[in-house]
Amino acid sequence: MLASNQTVAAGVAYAAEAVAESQIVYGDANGDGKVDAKDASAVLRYYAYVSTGGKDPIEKFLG
Ligand SMILES: [Ca+2]
Repeated sequence: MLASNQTVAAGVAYAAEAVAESQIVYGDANGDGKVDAKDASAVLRYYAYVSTGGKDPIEKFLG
């Protein structure tokens, strides 16, 4: 039995998401592949932003 295009697309999306998750470097807030003081600074800037009413998610704030 053949899978529908929708089923195949969902499987591909799931696999891509699994790959993306396996490449996460925890603590790498700015996404440059290193965990250093720049990440700490980025997180503190975001903390100040949220603490003063900022509503954007960190990805958008740092992007
Ligand atoms: Ca970084």
